[in-house]
Amino acid sequence: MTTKDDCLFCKIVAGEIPSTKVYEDDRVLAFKDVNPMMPVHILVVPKSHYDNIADDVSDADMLAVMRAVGQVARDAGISQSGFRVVTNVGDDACQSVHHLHLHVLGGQQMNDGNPSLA
Ligand code: DGP
Repeated sequence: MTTKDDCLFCKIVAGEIPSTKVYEDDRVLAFKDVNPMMPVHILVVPKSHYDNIADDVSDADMLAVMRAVGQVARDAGISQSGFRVVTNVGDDACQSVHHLHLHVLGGQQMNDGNPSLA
């Protein structure tokens, strides 16, 4: 597992900063977003540090993250009603935490284009 000293989500993965964990396996941690924009707002992150999805993410970590998204959605009870998966990359997308994370958003009807994570 690669880590970065100054990375918030690396610290959450390491347990140095508390989070409300909803899923964990060898490669992935998922926890509730501290500032939820929807009734269900979960962040799915690889335990290894990658800056974003355009980083050189290993096949194993990419697969694990995507599989975890489905598991998290099923566990949260939103896989039938529907949900949205968003990942922000870089300044134009207003990425604020520079550790790859997928937002899993659901639990209520969305209008097209909502929620805006900009
Ligand atoms: P983004 O803008 O895509 O980089 O989203 C970062 C998300 O991380 C944002 O929705 C708020 C969330 N967040 C920031 N700090 C913390 C924290 O300390 N704990 C948790 N659970 N979420 C955090």
